[in-house]
Formats: sequence, C-alpha cells, structure tokens
Amino acid sequence: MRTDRTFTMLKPDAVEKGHIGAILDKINASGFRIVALKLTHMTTQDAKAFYEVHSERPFYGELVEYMTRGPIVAAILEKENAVDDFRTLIGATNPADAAEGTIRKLYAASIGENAVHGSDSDENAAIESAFHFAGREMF
Ligand code: RTP
Ligand code: MG
Repeated sequence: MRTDRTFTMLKPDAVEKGHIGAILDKINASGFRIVALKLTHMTTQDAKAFYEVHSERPFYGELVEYMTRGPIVAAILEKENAVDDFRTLIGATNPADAAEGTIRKLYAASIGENAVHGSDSDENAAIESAFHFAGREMF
C-alpha cells in the first residue's frame, strides 16, 4: 500500500470566518494525517509565484489580492491516494457545483473565495509543500 501526501491551504476567507478548527477536524476525521502545519501570510510575490500557472487567466489579479489579504493555514497531509481523495473532500472549485458535505460546499462563498486549496497532482503536491515548508517542518 502506498501512502501519499498532498498540500493544502485554508485560504484567507476561511481563516477570517473562524473555520480553521472545523476544517482541520473534518480533514482529520476523513483519514488524513497532518504532516506539517502553520499559520502564515503570503506576500504578493509568494502568491504570484504559487499561482504562476494561472498568470494569463482573467482572475489572476483578483486571486493574488485575495490570497494575500490575510493569513492562511498551510498544511501537508498524508493518506493513501491523498491527492485525489483530498480533491474529493474539498469539492468542485465553484461551491455552487460542490457535492453535499464537501469542505467548499460547507465553507466557501464563491468560485473566487473558495475556502481551501488542494494540490492537483503528486508532482505539484511536492512542489507546493517545498514552497511553504522546510524539511525540518515536515513530520
Ligand atoms: P486550488 O488550486 O486553489 O485548489 O483550486 P482549483 O484547483 O479547484 O481551481 P483552479 O482552477 O486551480 O483555480 C485556482 C483558484 O483561482 C480562483 N479562481 N477564481 N473567478 C474565477 O473564475 C476563478 N476561477 C478560479 C479560485 O480561488 C481557485 O481555487
Ligand atoms: Mg488548482
């Protein structure tokens, strides 16, 4: 059996609304082990680099503004099939399309402010984890 890792951020809207505890509880209850965890505030440079893949999209500027307007919670999560299972747990990008019981259905306001990030591949999970955490911060 393979044990995989994914990377997540509880975005500024989730932190502002006081949902850190509830979301981490749901993540734990869904079988993910927290391997790394911190409250941090992305700079504009950080957010631009993290979402570089979307730099040509019309929402890029808004996305960078949103992701830098307050602190986020960054975490690395471990579970068999972590990337896909976590994307299932968070639900569709637009909370209006997200399945009942998913984190975005429960806590997200809109497609732009959607409470939580989940890596979309094992490769990106590793890149995004290294973006936010030093090796000594992963357990
Ligand atoms: P994420 O990367 O944050 O886990 O989200 P995702 O894969 O479900 O969606 P993605 O296409 O990667 O988009 C990244 C984030 O950009 C914002 N967004 N806004 N206004 C819009 O139409 C729009 N579309 C995307 C969201 O915050 C989305 O999570
Ligand atoms: Mg994405």
